[in-house]
Amino acid sequence: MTSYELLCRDPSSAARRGRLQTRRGPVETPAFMPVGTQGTVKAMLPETLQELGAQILLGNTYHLFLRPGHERIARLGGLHRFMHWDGPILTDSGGFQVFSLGKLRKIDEAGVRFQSHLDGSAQVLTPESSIAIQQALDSDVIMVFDECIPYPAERAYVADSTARSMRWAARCKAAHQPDGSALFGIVQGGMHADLRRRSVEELLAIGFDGYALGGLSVGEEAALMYQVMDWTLPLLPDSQPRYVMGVGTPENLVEGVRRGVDLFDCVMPTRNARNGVLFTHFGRLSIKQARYQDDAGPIDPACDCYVCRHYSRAYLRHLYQCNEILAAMLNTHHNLHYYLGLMARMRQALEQGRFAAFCQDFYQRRSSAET
Ligand code: PRF
Ligand code: ZN
Repeated sequence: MTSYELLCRDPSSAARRGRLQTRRGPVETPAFMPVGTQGTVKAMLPETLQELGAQILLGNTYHLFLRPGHERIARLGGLHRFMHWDGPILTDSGGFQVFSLGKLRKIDEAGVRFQSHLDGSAQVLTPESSIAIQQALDSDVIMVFDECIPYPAERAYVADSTARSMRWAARCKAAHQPDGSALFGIVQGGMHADLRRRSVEELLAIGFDGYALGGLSVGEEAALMYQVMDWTLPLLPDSQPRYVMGVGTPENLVEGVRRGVDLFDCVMPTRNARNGVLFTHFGRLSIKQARYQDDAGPIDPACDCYVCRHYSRAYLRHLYQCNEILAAMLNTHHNLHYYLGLMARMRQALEQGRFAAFCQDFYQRRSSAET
């Protein structure tokens, strides 16, 4: 029921323009997925996300399992109805959040035991339970349960962890009940070319509807992240979608697309917005700075979003300083407009055969920084 259609390729790079067909509608790729961890993209209405061009959201197994519980969400008609978003939802498996948020984690072949970050209660996630939770949520794109390996790590640990994640991937595939949802595998292997290759081979042998690169954006240099993409992406079938998890900055998106990535998610535009960090065509700006207190201009003179059309930097700085709820709303709106707009411009450049020129212009505007 889920399929990927390759629409066109960039002649000068591995970039591609495609369409992911899900049971809840199409996703034009390359695409960015706003993060809706707790069944909401913080500070945004679903209707506004749609207006901004979001076609798919990311939800989190870990959070929704602990609160309010996947069974409750299932009884209430599934995650889409619960949060009033009827487009596709991709859910992460918990295989990242349990390592970043869970306490006293104990990992073994069966799965992970941990203490809830909410109340300290003892909890377990296994490959089978992660898939069952994601299916109870009625996720459209389900991710396998994996371990996101920290960086740096001993090679022996990376090898053992990756081998276990690949055994878990096979268990996820066996546990996934056909319901029209897609199941994506996650490549691990740390920063080692041979371990990444082996991970790809093992996932391909199991067979998934799409393939994600996990274990990136864990503190490594950008150049190393691009190196891992360069080793790994060419090994993946180009008839299937590729997703880089938890990435990243606007530069990371452009460099990922150039290398053939179709899907991205990251908390950066939403979380940074709440911390007063705004993305512009000229780079980032921090709205809390005193230099903006009398600035009547918009966040980004090259932006035509609702916020830039109606509000000044001075007003946004004031809202931020007062800790007003509207600060989070307006800042998030602008940042998501920027991220989703960047993806739309890349898709259009790919269709028009001018992706190389797009990249040149992207970097040029940022180096001629004004803010
Ligand atoms: N695995 C899963 N989710 C993730 C990651 C991963 O490796 C990352 C990597 N930074 C982000 N989200 N399951
Ligand atoms: Zn704007």
